[in-house]
Amino acid sequence: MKPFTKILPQFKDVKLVTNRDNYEEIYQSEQQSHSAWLLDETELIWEFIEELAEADDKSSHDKPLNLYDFYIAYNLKFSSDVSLLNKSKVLQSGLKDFSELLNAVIRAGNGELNILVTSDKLKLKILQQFIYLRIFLPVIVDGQTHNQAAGEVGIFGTKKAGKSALINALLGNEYAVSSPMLPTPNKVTYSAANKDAKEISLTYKNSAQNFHTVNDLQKFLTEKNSLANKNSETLDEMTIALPDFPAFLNGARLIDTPGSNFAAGKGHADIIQKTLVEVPNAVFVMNYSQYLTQDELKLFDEIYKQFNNAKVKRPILIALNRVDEIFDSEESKSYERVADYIHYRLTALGYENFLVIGVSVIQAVYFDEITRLIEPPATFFERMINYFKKFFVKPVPLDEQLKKLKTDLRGTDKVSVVVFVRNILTDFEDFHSIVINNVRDLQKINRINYLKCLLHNFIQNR
Ligand SMILES: Nc1nc2c(ncn2[C@@H]2O[C@H](COP(=O)(O)OP(=O)(O)OP(=O)(O)O)[C@@H](O)[C@H]2O)c(=O)[nH]1
Ligand SMILES: [Mg+2]
Repeated sequence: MKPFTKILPQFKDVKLVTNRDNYEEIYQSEQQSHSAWLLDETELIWEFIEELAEADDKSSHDKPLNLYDFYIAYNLKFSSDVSLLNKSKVLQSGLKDFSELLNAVIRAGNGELNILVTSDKLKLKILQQFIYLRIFLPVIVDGQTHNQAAGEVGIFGTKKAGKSALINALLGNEYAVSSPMLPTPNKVTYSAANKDAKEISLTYKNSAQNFHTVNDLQKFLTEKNSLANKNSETLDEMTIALPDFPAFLNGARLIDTPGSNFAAGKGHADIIQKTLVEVPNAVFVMNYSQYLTQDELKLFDEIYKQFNNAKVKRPILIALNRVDEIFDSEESKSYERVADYIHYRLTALGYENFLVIGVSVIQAVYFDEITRLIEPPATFFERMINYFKKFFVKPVPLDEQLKKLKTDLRGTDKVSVVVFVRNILTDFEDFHSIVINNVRDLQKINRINYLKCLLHNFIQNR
């Protein structure tokens, strides 16, 4: 998978916050050029952003500081060697802190950059800063070779966190049943089908059956899940082999699990525990707007014990889901404020070795859906024609295409997908001044891509 360095408009320079109280200086500076701000490690980003928001309220400026687009991270001091590489050529070594690293990255431009460090701990710390700044660059620990062999990734979370939706977002199609009503009643493993397989195949209770379309599979799963839900039961585990399995997973299997705090009881907890000991990689899905509930904390602790103990040390990826709700909420005008707050809370409780990354799973699923509707999968020949058409036919702007889709789909449940995507695009225009005119450019604002890159870089074998 090609690492990408550009998702949202990039800052042009790097500035240190030297005086935390100087709102006016920051405000003026931001008006002149969009910068990456770095805060001393002894401070707290989430607190600082809250202060900026308060200062904004008190200030006499007509236009507030755009906290949606305020890029901030910690200026980590490096006590061991950190280098910036272009492919495998060293561009700069002996970098002494994060600001030096960032300046070197900006100077290097858009090459195939990566960062070389000497410890796993520093790798995670640097990656977390990149996530805050919405850049993705691979960070490699010197001497470690990435294990490309297939492992498993368990997706865990409390009920309705968006686990099944995340499975769909990662797999690029709506295989899993994701719904406000129906809970997932079992462990479901999604794997790559054999090379020559054309159909989706599902193994359940030792027998296999094939499905011609994703819809057929959804129908079957919905029926099974509804029945289990009606009887408050769990189901036996299922394995689903997909011919269309995404390459970034390196063949690793994705495992959907039930919600940990489901009222129906112990069955769910048993499935989660059993899966936790089996999988070498975990993604913990949390709700962005709830700031770490007791149920979430309890489950995180269970995951942590499996992944960080005397025998194993494996990083846990925390997907802070539903960041699309940011635009509805007055107080959380910044992804980084919430992500850093969760990071701070967990660190204060003694946890380490995890990354927090804000995502909107539903956005990712709907972007995929819209892309399929506007640009259905094409044969090689059709793709060639489309390629040449581009030179002669004026492209229709995405919003026009969406308006037409809405009319065409009237009366079907797909209309809500179009409405959702149009709202998101309006939000991006209003809050980030980003206008997306081409359906392919939806991927530029799709934060799930960070998670895909991280998974690509983290997946390990047992
Ligand atoms: N707004 C918003 N809604 C989301 C997002 N992700 C999931 N949802 C919604 O949340 C509901 C629950 O999603 P699921 O994927 O079924 O959640 P789950 O964690 O698998 O739920 P259980 O299997 O019951 O534990 C669905 O209605 C989703 O559409 C998101 O990023 N934003
Ligand atoms: Mg589910």
